[in-house]
Parts: sequence; structure tokens; C-alpha cells
Amino acid sequence: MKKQWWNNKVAYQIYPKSFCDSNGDGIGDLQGIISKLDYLKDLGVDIIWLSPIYVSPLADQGYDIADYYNIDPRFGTMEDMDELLAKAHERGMKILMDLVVNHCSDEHEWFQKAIKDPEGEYGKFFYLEHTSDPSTLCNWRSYFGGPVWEKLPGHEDYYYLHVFHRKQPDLNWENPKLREEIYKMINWWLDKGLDGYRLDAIINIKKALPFKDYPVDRDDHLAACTLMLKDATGIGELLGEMRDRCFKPHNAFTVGEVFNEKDEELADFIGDNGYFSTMFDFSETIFGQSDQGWQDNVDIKPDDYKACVFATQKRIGDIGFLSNIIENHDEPRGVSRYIKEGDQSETSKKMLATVYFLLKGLPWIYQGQEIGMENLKISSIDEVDDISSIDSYKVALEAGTSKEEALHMIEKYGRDNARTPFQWNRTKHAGFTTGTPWLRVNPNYVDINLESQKDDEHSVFSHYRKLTRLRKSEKYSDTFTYGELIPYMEDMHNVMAYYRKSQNQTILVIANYQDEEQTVPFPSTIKEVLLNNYEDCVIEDGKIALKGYQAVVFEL
Ligand code: TEU
Ligand code: CA
Repeated sequence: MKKQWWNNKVAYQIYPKSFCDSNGDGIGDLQGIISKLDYLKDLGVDIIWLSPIYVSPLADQGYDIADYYNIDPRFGTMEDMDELLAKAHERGMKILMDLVVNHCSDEHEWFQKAIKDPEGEYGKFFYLEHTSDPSTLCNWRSYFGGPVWEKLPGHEDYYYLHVFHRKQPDLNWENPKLREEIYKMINWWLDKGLDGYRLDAIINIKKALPFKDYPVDRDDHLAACTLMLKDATGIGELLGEMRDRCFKPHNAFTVGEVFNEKDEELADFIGDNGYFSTMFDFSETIFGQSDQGWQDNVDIKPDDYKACVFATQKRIGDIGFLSNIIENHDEPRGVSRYIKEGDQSETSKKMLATVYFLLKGLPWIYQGQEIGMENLKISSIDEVDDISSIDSYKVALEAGTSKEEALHMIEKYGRDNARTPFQWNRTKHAGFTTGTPWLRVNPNYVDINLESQKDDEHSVFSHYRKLTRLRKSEKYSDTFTYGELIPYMEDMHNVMAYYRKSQNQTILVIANYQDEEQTVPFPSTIKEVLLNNYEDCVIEDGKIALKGYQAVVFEL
């Protein structure tokens, strides 16, 4: 693997709408982000990814873009964006935007022109089918529920494809004119000084054509649209072209949101001449997901989490450099998901932070994760904003789940969990806004907030700060970045431990992934304790006695 400038960095995802509101309209914005750059710098962040801030009707919270060249006024202006780029660069930080090009908004001018003239130039920017009989259309189910085909507004005999929401028509990547428009737009931003992109839902840009039915997999008589991804070959040509036309000439950093990749394609995706710099490891994210809906999901246990993570580490080997997360804006909070219900504490949160942060790969922090933000309790479906939760609720009820269970299911898996406003302090609305927040603040902000953790050496926040410093320290950076990862005591129940080894250093990360104490064989003598979420640890007769959720990092 060729070494890259970003290998030893720390990345951070901002969900702008919920980060910091500078003008009291209840919506986070660019000036809010600018005001927190020093905070992020101090935390140890080098690379910032912004979820979409382009002009958008916000049907899917900005993942439905109506104008790729402008900032939505709710988030600010282009001057604010230029200021953010300049101020981030002054601080040695990089800014990534979200590249959402599988689809645009139905309010984008391309789609509006397609409506006016389906057989014209812009009709070919989309997947339009000319038929008066919708039963002839293929039977795919969209990610957010219901058929992927929707009637083209104002027409009785045209349908358009949308694998996500109906307000997100899919762009036709087979059309070279569309591709040119996309490359032009990407290059426009990169020329402006943007440092790179996170590539949204990118695997979906290649459709298996011609459209055909797949075996029905639910009572709605539809088939998951992901089924077609297995048959969609040739995505490499599209991604390779985009790399060569846009990312490579700008030396841009890119991180792919890739699900359903094929094993043999890993090197093509993130090898030395890969389509992207890196991509997210979602193996633990998708663990236990049922094809039938959230109601049938299986919870992930510590041993499963460990198995997922280690399997990925083995699979990736030296092929490339993955990106490691415990949460993002589409997922529940990591501490609520990967720690047993009821066991969430400062100690267990620090344990989870330690074991994922020191893996091989680029560590990402999602806003609020660094203070241990947790999932949100809900009492009624009316409180839910997320379109995917609302659909999953419907599916669950139809499958016979009770309302109460279905709500609990949203509490566990819903996307709002990650989208509640950042908890800055104990004042009203957690200091996120002086107005009314667009989404309710998690009531636990009185206990969980940055202000109360900032100067407390033992807080979750301070632990994250220690982790970024340790990972990037002159002495250990090379081992944490490039050192081999070798699992230790891999089969021991509720223990997660691994070595990071370089030529002249051996580091051991060892964690007791349960509330009960546990004694674990200890391999050798210690040079130094680099990090510990307890005051001390007891090593005797070749064994280490670990307290509940204790995690220790040693140099051996
Ligand atoms: O998500 C892609 C994706 O595959 C989603 O269906 C994801 O599995 C789902 O959100 C989980 O509930 C990306 C974005 O991250 C997401 O926010 C967008 O809604 C989606 O693309 C469409 O742009
Ligand atoms: Ca605002």
C-alpha cells in the first residue's frame, strides 16, 4: 500500500442542520460551523466532511439537491462557504462536501426540463419509461419503501425511476452528457479549493439493464432494489472515469459510501490506483439487518462486533486503507448500539472509543460522538422526522408488530437518533440555538453536554482528545497508522484485544467488553501504559484483571 498524506489523520463528520445555529432560526448553519473550528482543531480533527448544504427542498435532508452550485440559504451563502474553506485551511484542516450524484431533486432544473419534454435532451438525464401500463415496469422496491417508479408529473404515460425517495429521481449515468455535467460540477468545486468528497450511495449509479423483475421478497409484491446491484457490472468504468477526470488531477481526498461491494473489487475501489482514497467499513453497521424490515433485525453483541471488525481487518490486509466509524447520520448512536442496553456509562463509552479508534484505518468521529451522545426516546410516531423511520414503522405494523414495539424499534435503529442537535451546554436547547430547534434536543443534554466535559480530565470528551493525540503522537503514530493488526485472545468471550505491531514497537489494546470483571492472560512485560479508562490495572502471574468495560492500551 502506497503511503498517503491522510493516513495518519483524524476525520470528523458534521451534519450541518444539527451542529450549531448562528442566527436563531433553529437550523444549524455554516457560520455555526466556522465558530466551532477551533473546537474541532483542539479535539484533533484534520478532515471535516459536511453532509449536504446545497440548495435543496430537504425532502431527504439535503440528499435531494436542486442546485449543485449554490448553498441553501438556510445554511448560509457562498461567501460563508468560502470563509469556511479559508478558515479551515488556515488551521491546516481539510473540507469535504457530500457528492450526491446517484440522484438529484425533482426540483432540479434538469428534472423540470425533463417534465416539459420527456423525449428531449433532459429526459435522457433520467430513467424514464414510456408506458401507460405501470404493471409492465420492473418490481423493485425503493430504499424508503414503495415502488421505484413514479408517474412523471403532468404525464399519464411516463414513469421515472427513483431508488430512494420519489423526490430523488435517479440520474442516468449511461448518458455521457450527464456525466460531463457531473464532472464539470465536481471540478468547479475542486478548483474553488474544496479538498474532496464523501461519495453518497455511489454503488447505485450503475443499474442492471435492461430493467427486469427480481423475486418478490415481501408482502408488498416488490423486490429489494439492492438485488439488482449483484447483476450491475461495469461500475468501475464510471468510477474510474470520475477519478481520472476529477479527483486525480486535483489530488482530492475521497471516501466512498459503499455497501454491497464485491470482495474481488476491493483493490479496484481503494487500492493504490483505486476509485476512492478510502471507503467506510460498514460490516458492523449492517450486522443483523433483516431483509424484511427493522422489526426482524437482530441486535449486535460484543462478540459479533469483534468478529465483524476483525473479519474486515483480515479482508482488507494491505490492499488499502479503510475508514472506521461507530455511527453516522443514518445510524443510531454507536454507544447505544454497540454497548448493551442499560450499560451506557462514561467508562463503557470510553472503552468503545478505544477499541475502534486504534484499529488500522482512518478513524472518523460523528458529531456528538465525542461527548457520548445517546439515542433518543420517543413516545409517538408524530415526533419522528426521518422518512426512512416512518416507512419502517409502516412496514413493521403491516408485519404485525405492535405500535409500542414499532416505536421501540425506531428508538433503536432510526436516523433521528444521530440527527438531534449537538449538546453544547446545559442552557435551553443545549446551546444549539436561541430559537426553536428544527428537531427536538435529546432531553439528556443536562447530563451529557460538552461544557461539563471540556475541562474534566476523566470525561468521554477528554478521552477522545487523548485518543487523537495518542494516535498522532510522534512516537506512536507510525505504529497506529501502518502497524499490522493482530487479534489477541480472539476467541475469549466479551474480550476485544489486538496488537498493533511495527518493526520496533508492539502495542496492545485490551478491553473487557462487559460490565462484570474479567481476568485475561497477559502476554509479556509492559514498557508503558499509554491509555486507561480506569485509574490503574492489576497484572499478576501473567494475567490482567480487568474491571467492567475497562480498556487499556500498552506499549509492550
Ligand atoms: O445513504 C445510502 C443508503 O444506502 C441508505 O439507504 C441507508 O442505508 C439508509 O439511510 C439507512 O437508513 C445515503 C445517505 O447517507 C442518506 O442519508 C441518504 O438518505 C441516501 O444516501 C440518499 O441520498
Ligand atoms: Ca441558522
